[in-house]
Amino acid sequence: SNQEMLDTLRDTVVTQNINGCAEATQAALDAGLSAVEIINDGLSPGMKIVGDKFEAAEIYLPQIMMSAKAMNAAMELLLPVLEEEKGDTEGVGTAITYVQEGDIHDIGHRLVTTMLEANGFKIVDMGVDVPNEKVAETVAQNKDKKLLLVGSALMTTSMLGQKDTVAMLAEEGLRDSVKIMFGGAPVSDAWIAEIGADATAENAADAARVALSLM
Ligand code: HCB
Repeated sequence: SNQEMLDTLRDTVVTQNINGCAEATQAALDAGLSAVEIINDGLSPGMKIVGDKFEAAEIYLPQIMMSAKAMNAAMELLLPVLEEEKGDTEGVGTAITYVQEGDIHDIGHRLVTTMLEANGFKIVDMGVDVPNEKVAETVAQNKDKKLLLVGSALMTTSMLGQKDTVAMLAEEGLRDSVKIMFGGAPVSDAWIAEIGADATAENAADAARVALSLM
């Protein structure tokens, strides 16, 4: 059943089964599950379990890295599928996507970036570990476009840099040229309100919905 397939996807991430994860992903695609379901209901719950186990000191960094590899093996199959699912919403705006300085967690960032592209956004992907100066510079270069800034932070430490991003854009007179959406596990609605950003989202599918509603 579909639920069994989703459970298998989750378990292959948790057990660091790289080949098994790619195989289970292909099997789920062949059975007609959507890329979004596979990610949100299969792989991501697996990553959540991995994070919880790490926090409880039940597993260590090498295991997390193998789980991330398993997830990446699945993403190699899923990213082209997500891109194919592109709608006819071309021209909704330009999204500058990045991961905050000091942070190299890029799995969620890549998922969100791909989902935005699939929903008609033109993408400027700045990658990981991006200093705020570079963010402000890129916003300035694109300020005449319908613009959305999409930042990710997976650590409570790197998340603090999001506050500086908003402050720097305000100082440089750029805050009104851009909508700002921040996400990543530690980001909450309260944080978004505190730092004066515009929105957050739970997952990549939600991020696309929120992004469209902001434009
Ligand atoms: Co990493 N790590 N890690 N890690 N890691 C976390 C993030 C911890 C929470 C684990 C823990 O302690 N429980 C923790 C951070 C603690 C804190 O907050 N201070 C942590 C730590 C401490 C570290 C290191 C410091 C470990 C060390 O070296 N001692 C180190 C940091 C390196 C650095 O960045 N400077 C490190 C390294 C790693 C890797 C390399 C082993 C690996 C990353 C591989 C990679 O990304 N290429 C890794 C991983 C995989 C994780 C966990 C287990 C999973 C993260 C993940 O990929 N989740 C994570 C535990 C956790 O998050 N609970 C752990 C799956 C994706 C799909 O979810 O949340 O990233 P996501 O994105 C979602 C969602 O947030 C939303 O949509 C996405 C898609 O659904 N979203 C947005 C994301 N961005 C958005 C932007 C928007 O605008 C809107 C929505």
